[in-house]
Amino acid sequence: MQNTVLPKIFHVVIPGFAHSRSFRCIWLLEELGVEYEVIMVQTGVPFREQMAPYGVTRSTKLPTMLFQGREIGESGVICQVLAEEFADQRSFLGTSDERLEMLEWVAFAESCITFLIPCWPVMLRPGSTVEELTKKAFNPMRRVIGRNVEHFEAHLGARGSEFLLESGLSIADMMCGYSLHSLDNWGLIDLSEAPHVTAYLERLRQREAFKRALTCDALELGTHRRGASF
Ligand SMILES: N[C@@H](CCC(=O)N[C@@H](CS)C(=O)NCC(=O)O)C(=O)O
Repeated sequence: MQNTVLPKIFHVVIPGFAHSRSFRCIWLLEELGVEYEVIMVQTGVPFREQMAPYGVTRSTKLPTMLFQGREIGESGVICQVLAEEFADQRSFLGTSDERLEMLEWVAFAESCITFLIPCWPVMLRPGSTVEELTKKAFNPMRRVIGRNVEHFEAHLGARGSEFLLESGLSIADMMCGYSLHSLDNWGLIDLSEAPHVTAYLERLRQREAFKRALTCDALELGTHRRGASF
């Protein structure tokens, strides 16, 4: 495998529609203020085939990161590895007392916010629409998703904190915030009775690092150097 100096993250964007889960890691890299490379790939061609020329040998999914000679998959794992590696710049891991809670949120973003998972096969199909996404992937899950939104609402209301962890912004927010942001963007969740989630999302979206991560939607296929020098 190619020895990488800067973290290299593969990403796909369907402009105006969706960012892959790599968004979570790119947002974190922007918050950390470190340099990195984003390699834009395209839908409709297996990710593995597109990542192989860069030295990826195992991973078939996004995000995949090449860093320090290793190939790392899973957005939660990548966020944790990056947060640990660059903890001297700023900690996004919460306090030691919050460790268990932080790990639970990171896993929760994928295991309980299951709604993004059935969405992808529909979204990745060329020409798919929000209507199709709603009918085929979202409607069967609507009540489950509603319960998950209530879970965030209750947590933020009871905690009274700006972010999921009391100590401040953490990788828990990159993981769960991306999912909530995507669903809200597609109009798939009803936040009319979730004022705390609404304010939370607004707080995340106002962050400069979040906005910079969103600009990946203007990138052409191939490698782009970003981060501190961008
Ligand atoms: N649990 C994984 C999920 C990764 C995943 O399913 N990524 C999607 C894009 S966001 C993907 O690569 N789909 C194509 C495929 O499953 O082959 C993570 O959080 O990284």
